[in-house]
Amino acid sequence: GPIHAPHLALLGAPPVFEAPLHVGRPNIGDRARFMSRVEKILDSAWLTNNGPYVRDFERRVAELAGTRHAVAMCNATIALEIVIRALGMKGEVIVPSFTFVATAHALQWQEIKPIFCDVDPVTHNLDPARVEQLITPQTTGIIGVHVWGRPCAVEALQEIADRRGLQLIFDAAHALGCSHGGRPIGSFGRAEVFSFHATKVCNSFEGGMVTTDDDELAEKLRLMRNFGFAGKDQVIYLGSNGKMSEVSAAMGLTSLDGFEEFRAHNAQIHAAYTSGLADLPGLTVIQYDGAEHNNHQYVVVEIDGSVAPLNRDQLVKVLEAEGVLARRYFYPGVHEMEPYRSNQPTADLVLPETRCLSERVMTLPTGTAMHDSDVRTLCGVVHRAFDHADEVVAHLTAAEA
Ligand code: T4K
Repeated sequence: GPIHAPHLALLGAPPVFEAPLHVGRPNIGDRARFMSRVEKILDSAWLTNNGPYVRDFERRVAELAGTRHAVAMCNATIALEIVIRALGMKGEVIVPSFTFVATAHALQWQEIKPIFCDVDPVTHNLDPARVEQLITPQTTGIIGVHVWGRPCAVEALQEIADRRGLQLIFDAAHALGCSHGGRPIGSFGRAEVFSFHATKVCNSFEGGMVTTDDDELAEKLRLMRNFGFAGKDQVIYLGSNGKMSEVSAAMGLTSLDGFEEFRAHNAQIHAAYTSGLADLPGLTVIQYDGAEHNNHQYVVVEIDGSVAPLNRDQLVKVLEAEGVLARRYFYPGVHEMEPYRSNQPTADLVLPETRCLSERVMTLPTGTAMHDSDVRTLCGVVHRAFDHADEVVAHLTAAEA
């Protein structure tokens, strides 16, 4: 009867959170510092086109990544497009399908065919053995994605690229401040691309950054992001407009000033989720290698619906009713999105791990907007939902009918 009704919003109780909790709530950082930088921009009347804040921001990111160069761009998607073009990739390029759609779009936008490769279910990253099987005479490159900031199998991919004469770059959108073998992400492959989108650990509202040790490539990227101008009136390349504005760089710098604080906060939140969600059957909180650096920006939960009493999608609905907007990153696999689904209708057959993973994962809110008490409340919801899984499933089944 009603006395025993579990306290879950999905089943009629009031939601535990009044205001929704978002995944990807931006870390704002020191407002006063940002505002004073904005004042300086207005005073100087230098708003964009390789301004002083952009150059500062580039120096700071190059330092973090341990590279000779960092080239700022308006976002990571355009940055990927420009690197891909600068390296002369064409034909086919091998990418994971378990990624944000931008990785593939950056290729398809310039009529390069992304060839979707399956991932290692443990690391969530490209499986090098499968990469090798997908190489054809049309293949010109490989793009690895360091998903959740966990490094790709960098050495194995580099060995394949060298032996088969392919370009190798990394989409490091998630991986600012992360490491592989103790070496910062940023200097692997020909180049790596970071994102400073609002939802990233450090943000510049919108922003991207290419890091590389290759002097010639860096020079080419700088030309290409500025219409190919090599000086006033002198265009020597096909270029685009990939420039970052000064106000974005001011935010990026302010964000980097707060990075260690954001990272520490995230690590604490991640630990709170890990203990709060321990001992739930079929549910795992993805862990980060303690021997490496990670920014802990992603709290990723994997739910094996054959063991857990609720599957991922059912749990997402439970949380949504409580005001927790958990996200299904990454679902579906990019190969199931358009135009890839139509262009490559049989891709699904060779991507069993991607399919399985994309049906199991969800990411939970973290960042400076989240507090330990919120995590405890949220974990309490998950426990109640698992304890009352029968009622939850019955409710959802009735709602669907
Ligand atoms: N490669 C990888 C592996 C990536 O993950 C990404 C981007 C890229 C490349 C491309 O980088 P950029 O070109 O964006 O620099 C979001 C982000 O827009 C995207 O940057 C990110 N990955 C992706 C994983 O997530 P959506 O479409 O899911 O975003 P949206 O609008 O649903 O926002 C996510 C959540 O964040 C919402 O619950 C609300 C909250 N939010 C968002 C914004 C923008 C805020 O609270 N405040 C905000 O200002 O893609």
